[in-house]
Amino acid sequence: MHVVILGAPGSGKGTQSAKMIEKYNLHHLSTGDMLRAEIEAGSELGLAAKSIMEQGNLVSDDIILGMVANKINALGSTAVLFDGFPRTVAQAEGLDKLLADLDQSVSHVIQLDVPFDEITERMLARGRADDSEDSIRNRLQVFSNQTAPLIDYYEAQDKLFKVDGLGSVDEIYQRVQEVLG
Ligand code: B4P
Repeated sequence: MHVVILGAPGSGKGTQSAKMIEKYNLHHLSTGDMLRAEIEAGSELGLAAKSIMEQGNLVSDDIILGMVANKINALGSTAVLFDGFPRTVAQAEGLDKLLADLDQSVSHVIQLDVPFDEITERMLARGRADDSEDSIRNRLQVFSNQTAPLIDYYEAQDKLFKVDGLGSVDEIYQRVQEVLG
């Protein structure tokens, strides 16, 4: 079982992931967390990613796919929850290929559906380094242009489950469990 959690920035992917990994015994692979760890460590990759993230743009597909490939190969057959990845069709194709090489595939894609107004409020309240108003506006635009096409991509593979992402964290988690069983 490999699960992808898909949703706009601030839709609650990280929040729901923390709950899902416990119950379903999944390895949490968050590309956002991996990038923030690189920034924290002051690595070359982190230095390159920092300003891109603060502006609310996407780090390049090559960097992200390289990072994820290393992790997947190290994990072997461990079931993974992919959080915030893939974010472009190129990343989704790359993931399918990486998993196919290991005779594996994505089993479920949970799409967290939250209106943009609510998302903006949540992110302004969170106040992370990349949560300025300009960055939020840009990230929502980037989501619509580059990540939303993944909804069709996974629908065509019959793997997409849309979950209403409005309500309390527990209410949303209840809906997620109805999908994953
Ligand atoms: P991410 O780290 O993936 O973060 P996110 O999309 O901003 O947030 P998430 O959806 O996880 O929301 P959260 O649970 O925190 O990305 C950050 C940046 O990294 C990207 O903009 C990009 O630059 C870069 N990046 C990452 N992956 C990449 C990739 N694959 N390719 C290229 N670039 C990549 O929730 C948000 C807030 O809402 C929190 O404060 C939370 O407490 C609150 N909240 C959650 N659920 C709630 C609820 N039900 N009700 C009210 N509030 C709620």
